[in-house]
Amino acid sequence: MRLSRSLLPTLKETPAEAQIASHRLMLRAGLVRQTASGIYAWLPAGYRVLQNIARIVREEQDAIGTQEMLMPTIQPAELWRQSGRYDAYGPEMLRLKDRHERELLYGPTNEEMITDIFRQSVKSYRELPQMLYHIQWKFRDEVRPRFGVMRGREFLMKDAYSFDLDYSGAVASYRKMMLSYMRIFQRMGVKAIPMEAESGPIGGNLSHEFIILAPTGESEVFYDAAFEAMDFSSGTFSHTSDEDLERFFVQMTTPYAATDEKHDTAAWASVAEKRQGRGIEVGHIFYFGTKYSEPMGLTVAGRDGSKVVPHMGSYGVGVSRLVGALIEAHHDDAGIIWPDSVAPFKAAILNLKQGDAACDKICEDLYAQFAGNALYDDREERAGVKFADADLMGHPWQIVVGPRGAAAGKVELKRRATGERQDVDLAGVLARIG
Ligand code: P5A
Repeated sequence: MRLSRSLLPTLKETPAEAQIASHRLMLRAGLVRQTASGIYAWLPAGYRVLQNIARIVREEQDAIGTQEMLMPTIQPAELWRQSGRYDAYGPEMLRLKDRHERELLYGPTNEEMITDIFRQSVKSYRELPQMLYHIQWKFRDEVRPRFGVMRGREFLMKDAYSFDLDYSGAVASYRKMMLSYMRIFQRMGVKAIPMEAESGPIGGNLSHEFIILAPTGESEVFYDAAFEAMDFSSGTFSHTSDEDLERFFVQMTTPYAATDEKHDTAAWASVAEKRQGRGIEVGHIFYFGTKYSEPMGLTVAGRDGSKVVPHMGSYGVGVSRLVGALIEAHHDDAGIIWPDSVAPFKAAILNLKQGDAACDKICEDLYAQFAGNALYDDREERAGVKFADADLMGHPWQIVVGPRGAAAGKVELKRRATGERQDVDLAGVLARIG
């Protein structure tokens, strides 16, 4: 993108309504604009980050055999009456009526809808197990929407659903998901800690929240230092046998974590080094057995011909919340420091002398080489403004093109995360950045 012709409205001043760093920085870096309380428009650079996060989630969910689909945002109230949640859900649910006075709602989650779709077409044990997901907007009329996209009313969620024949199958699906989540967050450059959780309005008796560590996080967490050393890189765990999976699962959940230090002192006794930090919930997974399949009449024919009620789980990632959460984990006084995997652009090209034939030529050539993955600051602005905006927007690399370097065939590369600078030959820029 050429900055001179982009809707990338950076702000020098700190917006008064923003209480936390990520909200301030998202507004200042021109990523989002609020259109109503807790509802945001994603501007081009912000939308690129959102898409990058969604892509990582998608790749890791596909890798464990979860099928992508897309369910609508609007749901019939009737489905929620069948599960018994329509009245129970309360004022957080946005209820609508169409022109025929039919009751609808803007989905806060999709357990009912997927159960309905599944019961219409899956009839036999031979078709199980299955896992499905979609990445779709949700609406929850939160009492106090705050912190920008971190607690919005409309927000983007990845929600997956598993169907198994029995408890042990459902637990295997749950564990697969847990590992997939650890990989997802690791790829985004953050440490996630799975923590036993209350299941709340989703229900069930087995549930974990995924908390990423950020000094400015909402809740205090206590955890085993062993979490910091764990590696969940893609490939390490894929194509493993059930036995391997079991071993890794035990390794992953043995370390202890809690939001309450006194939670279970006996468990803490086995922990070599206890750490304390702050965190943000970016994912939440649930095993709830037959809570929806039973009342909604989902059954399949079992091996012996009897009717079996499938055991289900649901698995959520806060895709839009992650944009804010990642900024909480990665920023400094000057602005955002995007992890490479989610950055809106790999690099910013800063032309320090717009209109100078040599500088313009070098910038245009570089810009073409990046094939859309660079932001070219081609504005008629002072160098100081360009440096400050590039730091604010947090591109992993800055390529600084000035007349002196241009004459020598060199540009300056700055790595945003470390502040390290080096002069490189023009021909070597792409190789250096990769
Ligand atoms: C799991 C998937 C569920 O809704 N049903 C389908 C289950 N879980 S959850 O914990 O309620 O939400 C999952 C994740 O969504 C994010 N989230 C939000 N993000 C922004 N604004 C909100 N108001 C909001 N509410 C939930 C969180 O990351 C949560 O972990």
